[in-house]
Amino acid sequence: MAPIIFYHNALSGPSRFVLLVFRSLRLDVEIRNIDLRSQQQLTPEFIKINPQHTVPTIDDNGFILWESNAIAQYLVETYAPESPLYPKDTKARALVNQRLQFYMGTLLQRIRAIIIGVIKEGEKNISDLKRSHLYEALGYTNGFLSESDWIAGNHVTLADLAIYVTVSTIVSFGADISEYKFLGAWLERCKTLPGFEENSEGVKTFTAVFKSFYDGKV
Ligand SMILES: N[C@@H](CCC(=O)N[C@@H](CS)C(=O)NCC(=O)O)C(=O)O
Repeated sequence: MAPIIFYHNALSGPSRFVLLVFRSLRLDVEIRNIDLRSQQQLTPEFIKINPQHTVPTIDDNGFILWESNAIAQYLVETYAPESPLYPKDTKARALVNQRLQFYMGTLLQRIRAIIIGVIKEGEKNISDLKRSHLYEALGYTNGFLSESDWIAGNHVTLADLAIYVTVSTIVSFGADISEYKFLGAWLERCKTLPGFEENSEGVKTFTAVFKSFYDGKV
C-alpha cells in the first residue's frame, strides 16, 4: 500500500493536529504542502480533491477525507483501533468526543474570530468581547485539567492533541495564562508529545505572521 497522502499547511492548527496524530501513530505518510498564502488550495487540482478547499485533507489510497476531527478518528480507528488515543469504552470515548467538539466549536472558533479580525478585516484592536470569549474558553480548558492530568482522563487522547495545537498557538500569540495553573502544567507535559517540535515550528511561523498584523495585547 502506498503511504497516505496528507495535504498539509504548518500554519494551520487543524492541519498540525492531524500531523500530531500521524506522528503519535507512527504512520507512513507523504506530506504535500499546500501553500495557503499563494492560494494553492484554490487550484483546480486541489478543488477536485476537496471542493471545500481546506487543509488538512488526506488521500488514503483513493479514500479522500477532510475535517481534522474526522481524519483523526479515521486514522486511529483504521490503523490503531486498540490505541488509548481514542478509547473504546463508550463513556471514555464520549468524553473525548465532547472535548473534540469543544476544540472545534468553541476554542478554535474563538481564536479564529480574533485571527480573522486582525488578518482579514484589518482590525487594529481586539474587542473586549472577543478577548473575554477567548479567555473564557481557556478557563474551561483549565477546568478540564483540574480534574485529570490530561484533557479527557489520565492518559493522552486525541483531545489533547487537538487542544494542544490550538492552545500552543494562543499562548504564542501572547495570551496571559498565568491564572490558569492546570493549563500551564499540562502545556509542560505536552512537550513529550510526538511531533511536538514540528508543531512548535508551525506555531512560530504563524505567530510571526499574526504579529506582523497586530503586536498588542491578546
Ligand atoms: N473544520 C476544518 C477547518 C479547516 C480549515 O478551515 N482550514 C483552513 C486553514 S486553518 C484552510 O484550509 N483554509 C483555506 C480555505 O478555506 O480556502 C478542519 O478541522 O479541518
